[in-house]
Amino acid sequence: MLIGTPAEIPARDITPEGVYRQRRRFIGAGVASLLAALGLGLPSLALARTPTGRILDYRKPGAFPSDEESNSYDDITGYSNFYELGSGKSDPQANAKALQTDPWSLVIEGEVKRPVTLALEDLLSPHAAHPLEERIYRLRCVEAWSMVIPWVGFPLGRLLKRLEPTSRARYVVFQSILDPERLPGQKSRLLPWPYQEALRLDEALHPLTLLAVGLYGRVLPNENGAPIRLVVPWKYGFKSIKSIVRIRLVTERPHTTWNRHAPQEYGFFANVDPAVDHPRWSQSRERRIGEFLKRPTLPYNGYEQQVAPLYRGMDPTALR
Ligand SMILES: Nc1nc2c(c(=O)[nH]1)N[C@H]1C(S)=C(S)[C@@H](COP(=O)(O)O)O[C@H]1N2
Ligand SMILES: [Mo]
Repeated sequence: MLIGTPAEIPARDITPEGVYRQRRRFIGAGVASLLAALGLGLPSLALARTPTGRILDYRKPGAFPSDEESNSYDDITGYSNFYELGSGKSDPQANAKALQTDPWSLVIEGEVKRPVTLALEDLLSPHAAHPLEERIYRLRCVEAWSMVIPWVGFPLGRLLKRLEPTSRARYVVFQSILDPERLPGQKSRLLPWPYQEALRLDEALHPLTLLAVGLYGRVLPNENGAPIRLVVPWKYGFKSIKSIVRIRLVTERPHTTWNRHAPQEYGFFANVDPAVDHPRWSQSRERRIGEFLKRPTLPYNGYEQQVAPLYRGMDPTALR
C-alpha cells in the first residue's frame, strides 16, 4: 500500500475529512476485531492517504444526497478499471502519469444548435454556467464489485439543454482520449481504441447522469478519469466512460466499446439487473470494496425509483 505525505489541509476541509476518518476508524476497529476473532490478520486501514490536487468550489450536498459510507480515497484511486492505463486493478494508479490532461478540450458537436469546445478551465470553473455539486453515488462494476464514491460534478443534461439538441438527436456518444504514444494500454489491442460509450438522449438528460470533474472535493485524479468523466450510477461501471474528449449527438444508435468487444457479455443498455447473470458469473450479489461479506445487488443499482420510467413498456431482455 502507498503511504503519501499528507498535503497541507485547508481549514474548510478539516471537518468533513476529520469526521470521515473517525467513522472509518470506528468501522475499521469493528472489522479488525471480527478478523482477529476469526484468526485473520489486521487490515491496514489506518494508512489511508489524503486526497491530493486542487480544491474545487462546490455545493455540498448536491441533489440526491446519500448517507452511505463512502469508500476511502485509497480504495477509489487504488482499485479501478481504466484499460488505457493497463488492465490490472492497480495499473491505473501506477501508470497515472502517462495521462496528459493539460491542455485538454472537450468538443460537443453533432445534432446541437450550438456546438462548443470547452477548455479545462471552463470545465473546472465555479463561475461557469454549470455550478459544481457533490454527488455520492454507488458504482457497480459488471465484474460484481462495488464502491460508494463522493464525486464532484454537474448534470450532463444541464449542459446539453443549453446547447439545444436538434429534433434529430436521439443518442449521445462519448469518446475517451486517444494517445497511443503515451498511454500504455493503447500500445496494444486490449480494446478497440478510442474507448467509446453512448446513452439514449433521455438517459443522458436524466438528472442522475453526471459529468464528474472531482473526487473528495478535489480535482479528479488521473486514474479515475481526469479531467472529466461520465457517471451513470444505475448502469454497470463500463458505461461511465473516463477522460472524455468528444461528445456527439447523433440520430442512429452508435457502437460502444465493450458491446463491440464481447456482445454476448456486455449490452448497450447495461442497466444493473441482479436477475440477469453475466454468462460467466452471477450478478445477484456484489463485493463492496473494503467489506468482508457480499451484499445483494439491487435493480438499477438502487436507483429504480428514479430511472424505471425511462424504460416503461420496453422488453426487459433488451435492457441487458
Ligand atoms: N476510458 C475508459 N473508461 C472507463 C473504463 C476504461 O477502461 N476506459 N473502465 C470502465 C469500468 S469497467 C469501470 S468499473 C469504471 C471504473 O471507474 P472508477 O475506477 O473511477 O470507479 O470506469 C469505466 N470507464
Ligand atoms: Mo467495470
